[in-house]
Order: sequence, then structure tokens, then C-alpha cells
Amino acid sequence: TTDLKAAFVEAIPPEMERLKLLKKEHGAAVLGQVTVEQAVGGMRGIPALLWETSLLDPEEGIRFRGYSIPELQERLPGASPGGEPLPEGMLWLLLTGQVPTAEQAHSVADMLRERSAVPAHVQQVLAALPSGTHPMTQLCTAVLALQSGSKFAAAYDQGVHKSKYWEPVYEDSMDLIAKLPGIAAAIYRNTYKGGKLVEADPKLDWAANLAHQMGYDSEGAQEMMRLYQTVHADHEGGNVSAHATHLVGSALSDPYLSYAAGMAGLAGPLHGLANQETLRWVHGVQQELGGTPTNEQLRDYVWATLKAGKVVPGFGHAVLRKTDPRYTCLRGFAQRHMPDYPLFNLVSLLYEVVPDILTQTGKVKNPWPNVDAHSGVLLQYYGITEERFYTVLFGVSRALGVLSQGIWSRTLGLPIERPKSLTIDAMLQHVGAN
Ligand code: AMX
Repeated sequence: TTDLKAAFVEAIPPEMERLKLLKKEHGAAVLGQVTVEQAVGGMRGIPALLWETSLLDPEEGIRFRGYSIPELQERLPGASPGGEPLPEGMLWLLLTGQVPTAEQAHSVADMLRERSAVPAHVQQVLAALPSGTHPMTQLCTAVLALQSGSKFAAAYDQGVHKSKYWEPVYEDSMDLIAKLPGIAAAIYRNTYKGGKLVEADPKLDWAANLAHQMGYDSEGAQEMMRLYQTVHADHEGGNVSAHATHLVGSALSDPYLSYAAGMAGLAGPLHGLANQETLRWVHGVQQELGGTPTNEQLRDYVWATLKAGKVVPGFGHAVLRKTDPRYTCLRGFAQRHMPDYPLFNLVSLLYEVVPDILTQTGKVKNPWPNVDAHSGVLLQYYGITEERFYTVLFGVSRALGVLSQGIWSRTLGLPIERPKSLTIDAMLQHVGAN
């Protein structure tokens, strides 16, 4: 089949069986233990979530449905043969577990195009926001404004049977994914281009239309956007945006509400906003040290950042312990398309200098760069210079992962999430210390 929904429906029974077996035969098996340190330390490393679409290995990085990024660059269909992967193919993979054919990926592009119109009231809501409203706040607002059209919320109102939740959740998720490029582009054009919107091009795929509607039509910019939208799609379930979407969705809040919650989390500087922060920080380096600083000067600059009680944005990770393969992938794109671009050279220089210093602090568990250390360079090269907008591009991509998992969560009937909390006193009592 070339129909995504039909392929998803085919994937349901075996997955239901596997979960049933897991619960029935192994429900009492122990996955891990929880220490006091973990409970007060951001729950780091506690295996406590079911997430099917991707899995993160601390050393190797992310695998989407079992496939690494280099494997997917090989296997996912491009807009043209040998081109960058189409995010539509990533969506097919995340939702069905199968690598799609070119025909299947293109049929997803068609399906999304049909749903892509952004209602007039959403444009009005965006236009009513005060100028200077952060693009991520605009994204959350626009998504919440779309919620009035939620098919799941309407179906729930009508008393839909729980075994049928997945279907309106699927429809909402596809509607939302389809509209995100138009919404993101409207935010961009309103904020930086005097509100002059660009119509979608019916011949273009989802990511290329995003670039087009933002005002970028070069082949390079479109290929960059396809890759960008593919690699940011998912990063297993525990990161702030994925977990927030999952948590809110578990209360049976519809996909608009749950994704908006995820985006509110992505807007934090320790998470998605780090791509904006990285660009600002790198510009600070350029301003103070000029275009070609020495390693020595860079080292001093990094130490000054740390001594000011700030983080070096784009470095470190809660789970990863090696260079993020998303970073390596975007670096590969830069090596192919912009090897002499000064900003790329500066970011490469930082790759040589920063990890050593972070290691010397003795406390940073992962001194290596993450995706946010590199994504901004690509955008700058193609003229998308407004870094306050960057997290919106991350967020559009993240919809593919968190909404695919959201569809599965409602299909599998996962319950409301409700971990146990404890007071300091209760913990002290538990360990016999008072
Ligand atoms: N610069 C300076 N200090 C850092 C650091 C960095 N890049 N990364 C970690 N540290 C510090 C922490 O702030 C913490 O200091 P503290 O003990 O004084 O509070 C200490 O090192 C130990 O932290 P950790 O266990 O190594 O990291 P974590 O799991 O608590 O946090 C992360 C992970 C990503 C929030 C952190 O590495 C960080 O702040 N990085 C910079 C921001 C960033 O790039 N975020 C994007 C991550 C990827 C993403 O979500 N998009």
C-alpha cells in the first residue's frame, strides 16, 4: 500500500500482541532501581517510559526504529535519487516501523499537502500578538489556536469508545504535521519579512515547502531543510519535548494540546533553544575575537563563559556520552556544501577546543557537541540568519516523532502517567535517617 494510514493499521495487531505478551509474561521483571540521587537529579537513567519510535544509545547515539542516521541517509528516499532524505519517509518509518519506498514517501507528501491549509483565524491570532513575541511563543499560540478543530476532542465529547481513540488522534496528528510548515513560515514572515506571506507550492514536498514559504528557493536550501527536518524528528522518550508531549497526551489531551506542551518545553535554553543560544554565543566569539581566532583565544573565551556561571551551548547531553551523530551528519552536509564557509570553520575549531575544557572542569559528564552546536551554521549559510527563529524549525521536525508515538500510545491504550513523588522528609525516613 502507498497509504500511510493503511500501513499503520497493518502494523497494529502484531504490536498489540507484543505488548500484551510483555505485560503478561514479564510484567513483574525488574528494569532498574531508583536511587535517591536519581529521584532528586532529574530522574537521569531511570528506565520508566515506553517509547517505540526511537532509542538512544549513550555511545552510538540515536536509532530511529533500529536505523542509525548514516543508514537512513542511505535508505530513506530523497526528493530526487541520491538526494537528502525526505522527512515524509521518516514519518512513514516512525509510524509503521518500515523503511518506505519512494512512492510511499511521495504519497505521504501528497496526503500532507491536502491537509496543509492554515485556517484564517490562526493567522489572525498570530497577527494580534505584540511584535517581539518570541517565535516559540508564537508557535505554541498558533498550535493552541488550531485545537478548536481537534477531531479527537470532538470524538471524545461524542463518547467515542476507547478502542477507537487512535483514529481521531491519527487524523489530528496528520492535520497538525501538515499545517506546521505554513504556520512556521507565517511566524517567520510576520516577524522578519513585514508579514508578506508566500503561498505553498503544490509541486513541493513538505520540507521544501517550508523553505519556500519562508522565502528560500535555492536547491541547496531545500535539501538542507529536508535533512534538518529529518534528523531532529525524534530522540527517544525522556527528553523534555518528547516527555512533555507524552505526559500531557496521557491525560487524553488531544495532539494539539500535548504537542503545544512539548513545544513549551523545547523553548527552554537547556533543550531546543540551545540552537539559538549557540548562534548567539558563536557570534559573541566573532565579535570579540574576529573571524579567525587562535586556539588560545578560543580557550580563554570558553573559560570566561564557564567562569561567568553560564553553560557552553551546544555541548553536553543528559544521555549521550559521545559526539551526537546528528552533529556529525550536519557536519558532513557542511563539508559537502560549504567547506570554506568561515562560520563552519569556526564551529570546527570549537569542536577541537571545547571538549578538552569541559573535561577539565571535572563535572561535565559529556564534553562532546550535540546537534544544536551545528544546525545554525547551515541555516546561516543559506541566509536564514534570524537565530531566534531556529527552535521553531527544530519544533516542526520534532512533531514527526512525538506525534507518531502519541498515535501509538493511544493505539496501545497506555494509561495516564503518574509517577510517585516524595518529600525530603519522606526520603530521609525511607532511608532510616530520621
Ligand atoms: N557547559 C557548561 N557546563 C555544563 C555543560 C556545558 N555545555 N554541560 C553540562 N555542564 C555542567 C552542568 O551544568 C552541571 O553543572 P552543576 O553540577 O554545576 O549544576 C554539570 O556539568 C553536570 O551536568 P551533566 O550531568 O554533564 O549534564 P546534565 O545531564 O545535567 O545536563 C545538558 C545536560 C544538555 C542540559 C547540559 O549538558 C547543558 O546544559 N548543555 C548546554 C545546553 C545544550 O546544549 N542543550 C541542548 C541539549 C540537546 C537538546 O536537548 N537539544
